[in-house]
Amino acid sequence: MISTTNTSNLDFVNLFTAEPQGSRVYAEINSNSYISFSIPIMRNCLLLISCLLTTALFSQSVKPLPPLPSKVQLKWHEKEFYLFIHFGPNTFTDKEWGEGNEDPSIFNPTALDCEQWARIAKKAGAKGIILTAKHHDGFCLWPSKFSTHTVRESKWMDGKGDVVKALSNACKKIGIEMGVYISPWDRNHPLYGTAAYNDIYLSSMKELLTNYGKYFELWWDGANGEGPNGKKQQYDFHRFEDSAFKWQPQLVIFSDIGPSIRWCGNENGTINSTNWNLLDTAGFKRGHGAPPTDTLNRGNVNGKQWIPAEADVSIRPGWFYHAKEDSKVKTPQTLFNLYLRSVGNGGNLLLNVPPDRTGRINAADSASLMGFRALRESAFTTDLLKGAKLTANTGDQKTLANLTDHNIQTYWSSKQQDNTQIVISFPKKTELNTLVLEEMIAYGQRVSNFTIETFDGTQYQTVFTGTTIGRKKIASFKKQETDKLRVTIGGAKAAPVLREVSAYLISSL
Ligand code: FUL
Ligand code: CA
Repeated sequence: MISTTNTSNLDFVNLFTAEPQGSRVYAEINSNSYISFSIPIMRNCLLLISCLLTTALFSQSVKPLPPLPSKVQLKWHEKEFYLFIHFGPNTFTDKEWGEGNEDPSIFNPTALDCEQWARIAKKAGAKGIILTAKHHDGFCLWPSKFSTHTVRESKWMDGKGDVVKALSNACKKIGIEMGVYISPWDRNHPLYGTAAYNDIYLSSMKELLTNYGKYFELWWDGANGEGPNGKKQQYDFHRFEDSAFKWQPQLVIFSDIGPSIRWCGNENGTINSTNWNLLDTAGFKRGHGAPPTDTLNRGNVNGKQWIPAEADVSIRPGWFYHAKEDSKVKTPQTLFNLYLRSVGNGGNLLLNVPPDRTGRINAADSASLMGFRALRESAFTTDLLKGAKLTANTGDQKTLANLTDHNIQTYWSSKQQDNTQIVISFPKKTELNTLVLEEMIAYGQRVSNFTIETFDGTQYQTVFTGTTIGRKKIASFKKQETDKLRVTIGGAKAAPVLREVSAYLISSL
């Protein structure tokens, strides 16, 4: 009989570590999981075992290096880029932070079209949309029973509308994921600043999380000012977290310090070139008690929790739409540069695109988004490593091909912690200015420094010196013409495990 114990998210079989124990043989699936065979049956299963052994030759023994990402976090890592939508009374008052005493009737988009938002997001290659269901002014874009400051009190659709519902339907129809921003700070709610507000916040979150389908992300802003009665709130974040995960276990929760993903410490959309997906949160709080912004931007090399960085930034100077900023929409090139400094440093990019007073995304923003997509496509379509030969000073040479198969499930592992060298030989002299490296982060983040050198016919010249790699490092350098390139991983927390390497000549650098 074959039985598995303690299954986990890493599904490879490693029979090299199989050990006889009593009348059973245990084969490791990973550090926590084993397949066990009883001896008599094992005798009858020699054929099966030899098949498994053959399979094992092509897999590798990798010991995960904790902390590890959860399955949900791993899925989030692959999203790379998604949109933020700031929309509400501020759109109609030209403010960035409403006071909470705005007349709700001012919220009156003339041609709200959430399908247009979802279509544009999808065409831009964004994987989702996060909506400000409630911003600091307390106005709810859905008719919450726990507030009197909502779309129900507005003129829009005679108070019968629901923006959350409209967007959720649009996302389902267009095939894109959705997330919600629910500001803990509420400048309208009369109970804000009292213990009862925590119940109100939780009840309104329940409405959002149990009535509109699944979200991929819940966004908690760190701003915490006074409410209408001048008091600040002591938030019951533990209760909020537990309940949110109970209602939607597939969620990632964003805040300054997680629990699932962290703020990157600025609102410029950039993550440090040294970026650990790890963070120590003990003793820190959201908002004023958060770790220093530089720590959030880099993570902690030996952090105890896996809490990766998300870079949020607006396509315009403000988060909400202001007609006077129509000429200040970021260009495709600026967005591409931000992509290199966020996704290219191993994090995700959350790009805000605020709809105007009609309730549609302005043409200037949409055009820029399409240009941004075109730049990404032209940059990363032609992988110059096609036909290249890889060799390494360590590890299994055969599985090096896993690095260039464009399959993120297959990987190659070094056998040594330091000084792993991979030499890439091109079939002919090739012009390139970018190398993309990806770690197999399911096994933990390891690499702490690396260099890229190109061969000039006589010797190697260093063209890039880097620190962390993480999920993705887009390493760009001055254009080189070469037929040989060397990547040296000088130091790592454990033997490096990479899943992909690719090379490009990007004209828009
Ligand atoms: C900030 C908020 O105060 C801004 O209004 C905006 O929502 C931004 C994304 O987060 O901290
Ligand atoms: Ca691969």
